[in-house]
Amino acid sequence: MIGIVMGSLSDYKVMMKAEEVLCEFGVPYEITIVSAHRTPDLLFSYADSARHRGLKGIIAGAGGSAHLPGMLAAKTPLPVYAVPIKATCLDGLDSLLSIVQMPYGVPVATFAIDGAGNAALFAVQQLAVDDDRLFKRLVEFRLAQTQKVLDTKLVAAVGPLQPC
Ligand code: RP5
Repeated sequence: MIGIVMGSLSDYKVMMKAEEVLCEFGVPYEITIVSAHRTPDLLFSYADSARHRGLKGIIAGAGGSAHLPGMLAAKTPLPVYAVPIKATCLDGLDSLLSIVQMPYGVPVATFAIDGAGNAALFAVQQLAVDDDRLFKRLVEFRLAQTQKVLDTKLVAAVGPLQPC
């Protein structure tokens, strides 16, 4: 249902969070290495066949001169959720700026540097628009994270707070 692609195996340490989120929500996915620069023909065939293979969106992570998400979006109107990856001396800012400034007509939803988890959550949210089961699981996920914050015992971690 969702394709996860990344420019290199070295991106997997970041992109595995997207895999984890899709697993948690029971969303079927495929995961593939596709490089805009090293395997441009594979990028084209991947994007051309994506819809026929049943994909409803593509989460694309890339570092450096990160053309993968934009080129996928150029080749298919499926939603592309981009994850800029911290992979070079420029700490991911290079990837972010490469990805985020898409020209009008070819949008890419760009997430935080190394933000694969939120990219996957957003993909799940879009699938949930037409899926009551997924929507319910998202509501439960939000409630659980709220409860986790409320249950955090700050006193145990830093000692009792002093009145001002
Ligand atoms: C990009 O270049 C990849 O997405 C990766 O983040 C970066 C470095 O790739 P490797 O040299 O580690 O294969 O294309």
